[in-house]
Amino acid sequence: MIRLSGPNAIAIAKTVGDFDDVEPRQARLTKLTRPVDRQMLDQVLLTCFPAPHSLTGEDVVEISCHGSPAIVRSIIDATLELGAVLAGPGEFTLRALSNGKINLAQAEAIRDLIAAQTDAAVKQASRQLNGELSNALGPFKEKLVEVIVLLESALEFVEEDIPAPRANEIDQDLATVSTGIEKLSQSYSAGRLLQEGVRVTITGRPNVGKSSLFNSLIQRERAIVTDIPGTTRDTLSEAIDLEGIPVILTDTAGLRETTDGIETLGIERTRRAMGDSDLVLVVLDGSTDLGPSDQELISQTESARRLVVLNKSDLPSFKSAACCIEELEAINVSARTGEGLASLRAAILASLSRNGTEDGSLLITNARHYDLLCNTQREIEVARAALRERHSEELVLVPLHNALRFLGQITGETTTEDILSEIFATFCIGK
Ligand SMILES: Nc1nc2c(ncn2[C@@H]2O[C@H](COP(=O)(O)OP(=O)(O)O)[C@@H](O)[C@H]2O)c(=O)[nH]1
Ligand SMILES: [Mg+2]
Repeated sequence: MIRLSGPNAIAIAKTVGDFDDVEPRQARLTKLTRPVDRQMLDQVLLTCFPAPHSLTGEDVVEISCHGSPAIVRSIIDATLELGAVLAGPGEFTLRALSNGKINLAQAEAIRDLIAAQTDAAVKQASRQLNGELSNALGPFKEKLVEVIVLLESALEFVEEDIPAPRANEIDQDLATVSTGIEKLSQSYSAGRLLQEGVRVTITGRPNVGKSSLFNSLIQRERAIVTDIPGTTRDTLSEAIDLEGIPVILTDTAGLRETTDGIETLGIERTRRAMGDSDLVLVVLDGSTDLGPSDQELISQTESARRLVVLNKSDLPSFKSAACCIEELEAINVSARTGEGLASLRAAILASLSRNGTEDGSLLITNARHYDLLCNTQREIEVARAALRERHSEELVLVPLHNALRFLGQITGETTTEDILSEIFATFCIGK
């Protein structure tokens, strides 16, 4: 679909299309021709949305054409010849924002919706697009404004200080706002997982069954499995959906001393993948005794977020975790039979999302929002401290104004041009 927005959009559409009258928001079947030589470009469905009842609030034309890149290109070229210019990343959304069609948090939700990788992520982005975040912040803002007005008028009209009981009430109000904001910001640990996904890397010495485990978890024969140690040379990544959380799972080359040049490079990549990941699965072969390289890996990953997985539980020689590695919690699995995989998935989820991703609640999924909420809460606490120490109203008011400004930046009421252009630079073209 090709979208035109702006005061000349409909005039351009009439020139390339074969129609004169505009029926607002009615799709029409029409032929498009190139103005210079009247060459036919495509037969399309074209819809005009006269301002202000459109996505951007300007005149908008949407052209649904046949999907070949050559056709799309020729239609775009024809409109460019008539004075249209290519939209920058997120430009339609930015115009919708400047024309008051949506607020900033909603604009960001559009981007998140496009980037969403799982149903749960889609659900959160849609909630934000529906204005739920702005609605959740509304009462906090109102309370802050109320307190600010009260203090400002005390400053203006009353000579003596606010009486202690009144100050107490104000402190209680601010405490309520502070707690509410804290609760919202704490949902970021779960929300971030939904939006950004998590990286889980499988590591271990050669032949313990890393690639087999990788294949079982992604439910596809993606990685090559053989009994020849050193088969996996390069890292291999696949996305899976673990109860709504997008997980990028990476299989790696087994860690061992080797003189093989390619394998050495692969092992370097393994170490890099381990460093970059949110969780490491340390795979051990439970059917054999642990070697020094297993021990080394166990101690190396001690400080990382990791799960120890004891594979090949189907073999008679399998020794479960308790007897082969003392004081180390391990999950027994068999990549071959699938035994224990459900527990492994549950353990991965549990170690990633301590707060869970309860379906009912709105989650903060955006780092910018999270930072602003933390800043807001910090300022409120500064104000409360000033209030408790009976400082002058001015010293209470400054942090409160800051807090209100930070909250306003989430929905874009008080966002500077710089921040706006930074946000819209992360959009894709045509949105
Ligand atoms: N019995 C048994 N064999 C396994 C299991 N997982 C892997 N293997 C075998 O162990 C060998 C090495 O597996 P592979 O996945 O390539 O190990 P990697 O080198 O760690 O990637 C292969 O012959 C697999 O068939 C398992 O759970 N049970
Ligand atoms: Mg392998």
